Parts: sequence; structure tokens; C-alpha cells
Amino acid sequence: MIFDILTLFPDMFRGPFDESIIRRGQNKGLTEIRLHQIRDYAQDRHHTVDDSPYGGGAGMLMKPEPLASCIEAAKAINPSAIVLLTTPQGRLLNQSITRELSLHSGLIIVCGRYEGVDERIHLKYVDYEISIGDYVLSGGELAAMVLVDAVTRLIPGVLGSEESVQNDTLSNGLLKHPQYTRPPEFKELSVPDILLSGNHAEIAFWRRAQSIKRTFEKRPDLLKNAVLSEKEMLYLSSLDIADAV
Ligand code: 6GU
Repeated sequence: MIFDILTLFPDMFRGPFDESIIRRGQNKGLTEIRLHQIRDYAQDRHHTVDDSPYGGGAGMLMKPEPLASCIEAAKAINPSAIVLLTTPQGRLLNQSITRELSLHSGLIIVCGRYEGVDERIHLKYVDYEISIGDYVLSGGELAAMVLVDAVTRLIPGVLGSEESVQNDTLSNGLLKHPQYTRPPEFKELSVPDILLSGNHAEIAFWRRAQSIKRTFEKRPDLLKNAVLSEKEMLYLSSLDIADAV
């Protein structure tokens, strides 16, 4: 996977991209991340990248020419990539979108800034607009980092088998079950007996039930897309009833 990131603030990425899983993806040669300074593509002496909106109003927009030149340069070196724009108007990022994006061989991520981007950039160049939540960030850079992290961990081989993606929260549409490590008792709270039992079938059953219960309690909106067996559906409706009485 080759990421080309188009931004006015490339330095923002240096710390996060040099650590942990994102670093590992690059070290293993499974991902490559290239940062492009949009300002380098400005054509005037002052390297202007923004301008005021036609029709008036507050704030500045990213002007189209430098952005277009920068996107064209990225497409030239990453020809099979799709073009994403980070904007609060985009599709809300979730695990099924990250999974879909991870199947592409390249992603060109344009980081929106100011009050937005000239509409003709959306029309001519952008394949998908992505938002990471219903709140406003000062720019798309942090959203781009989130996107790169979430996609990188899905590239086969980036994670070791001990951190497999199958066990991730949300990989099956449910939240993760409670987890414990040593010691068996901590601040007067004990690890559930079942986890110390060594009975792997019982443990798997318990974990699955806990996942369902937790999702029901914390994120019931996720349950409509979760795939549950008939027995699990019964268990879920027993929670529902217990909750109602
Ligand atoms: Cl992608 N950009 C900005 N500026 N704000 C956001 C966002 C993106 N996602 C949520 N808020």
C-alpha cells in the first residue's frame, strides 16, 4: 500500500508516522508513506494556497490550482491510487470502510484546511470524502493520520499473528469482551474464574457472550449489523428483557 499525503503541514506527521504499527508497516516494506507539501505547487511568488470565497463570507478556501497540480503529481507516481479528501462533510469512517480502503494498492489523501476546498477539486479529482466524526478539527491532517493507522493495521503481514486483526474490537461488528492479565486479584477485584479454568471452549463461549452483552450496553447501534447465531439472538433478547424489567 502506498499512501501519498497532500498537506500544508507535513511536519505534523513525522512523530506519529515514525512510531509503532505505522513504522512497522514501512520497515517491513508493506507500506510506503510519501508526504507532499501543497505549497510547493503554488505558482506565484508568494506561494499562495488560499483565497476568499466568491460571493463573500468569512474564512478562506484552498484555491484550486496548487491543489490540482499536487494531486496530478501524486497520481503520476501512484497511478492506481484513489483520491480521498478529509472533510467533516465526508462519509463517517468505520471499520468496513477501512477494510474496503485497505484493498486498494494506493491511497492519495488530500488534507483539507481552512473553510474548505474549491468545489471544482471535489468534482474533478476526489473519489471519496472521509470524515472521522461529527466534530470539527482545524484541518484534515489528524484525520489522515487516523485513516493511515486504521488501514495500515489491516494490511496482511503488518501485525504479528499474536495481534491478529480477527480479534480486534469491531472486526466482527461487536465490541471486545473484558480482558484481564496477571495478577489474579487486584484492588480486591478478581479475574473471572472461567478465564483461569483452562477450558478453551467454555472461555470462547463466555467471551462471545460478553462481547454481545457489552455491545448491547455500550453501543446498541452496532447490533443491527452484527452477525449472530440463533442461540446468540436468544441470549440478546434475554438481555433485552432483563433490561426492560
Ligand atoms: Cl476529515 N476534517 C476536519 N477538518 N474536521 C473533521 C474531520 C475531518 N473529521 C471530523 N472532523
